[in-house]
Amino acid sequence: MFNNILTRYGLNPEHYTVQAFGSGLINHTWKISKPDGQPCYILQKINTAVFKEPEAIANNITALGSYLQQHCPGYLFAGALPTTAGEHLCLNEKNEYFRLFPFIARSHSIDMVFTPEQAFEAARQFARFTNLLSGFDASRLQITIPRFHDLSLRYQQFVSALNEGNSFRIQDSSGLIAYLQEQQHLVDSYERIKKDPGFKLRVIHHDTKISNVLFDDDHKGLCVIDLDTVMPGYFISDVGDMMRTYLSAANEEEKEFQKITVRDEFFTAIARGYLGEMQHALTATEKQHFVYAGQFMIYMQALRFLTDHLNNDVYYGARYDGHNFIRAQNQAVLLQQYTAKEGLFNQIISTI
Ligand code: GN1
Ligand code: MG
Repeated sequence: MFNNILTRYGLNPEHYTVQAFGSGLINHTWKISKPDGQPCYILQKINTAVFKEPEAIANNITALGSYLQQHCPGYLFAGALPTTAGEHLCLNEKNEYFRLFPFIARSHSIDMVFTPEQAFEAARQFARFTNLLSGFDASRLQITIPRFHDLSLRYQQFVSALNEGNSFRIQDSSGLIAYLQEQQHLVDSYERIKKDPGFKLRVIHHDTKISNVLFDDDHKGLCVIDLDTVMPGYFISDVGDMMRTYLSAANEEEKEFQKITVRDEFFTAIARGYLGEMQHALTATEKQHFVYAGQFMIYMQALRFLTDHLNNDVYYGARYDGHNFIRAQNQAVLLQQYTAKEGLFNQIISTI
């Protein structure tokens, strides 16, 4: 399956082994290694049901890469490699899009956040990315997924699923549906943010889970990767998704909800890491919404998982019956636990 693609990059398939890699829900990823196990490349197939214009991704990455090369030449930028014909995307006979990235030597990624230092390093890297690109006109970026983090759209999609989705599933989810409806004030806050000139549109990564950060051998952050969703956006997307995915000791797949926790020292680490780079760039209004960021993203993900469950798992897929229902409940528990600490977290922010 991969031979033709590797050949297009001038690689002899006989000299490499290909292994599935990573845990993303959307794109498929493989590690290309030498027979002795030395990793050399990362190959990725773009999910075109989600990214309908793969060219837009390639254009964005090229534009960001050349800006960074010019203005911050020391930044390690993880752009895709060209094929021997000079294309940044490789289209195969089945109309599938692939791209190949160099494997960055002496770097590694992790799948779970175990220490506050890891949360700090990651937050610093996502903030650094936005900050280094503060002079880049975000409106030059093409929209790779329209209204991706628009909470109002996610709520509307949830309402549509309640009207048109699987009626058995709707009935069985009534408790969770009611809870998410009660949190609609979070959508109202987002509507206010969109109108508030104190909120800046910036170059935002939009997928800040820990596996999208590269670390060096000393466990220091090197750079961020997976730039497909880099688009103009609000800082609450990146900070919020870090809270969603770093604060709890158990992740979104956890079925034993009592294992979901909100760890205060990890919140402090995210805040210190992010604000250390972005403190002066953020407006006072933005900073006042630092804690809201977590609610915004956890709530959005709960809505997205439940909407998908009610729509028979068409977006995320399901590895077992009710998978997205479990994920949605998991995120709702996380939202409750996070919200219970709102006061404490605001206090922490005021001291940074
Ligand atoms: C998807 O594929 P992955 O895991 O990077 C999704 C994110 C969700 C995440 C939930 C394009 O990301 O928005 O937060 O699943 N990406 C897209 O695990 O929908
Ligand atoms: Mg991703």
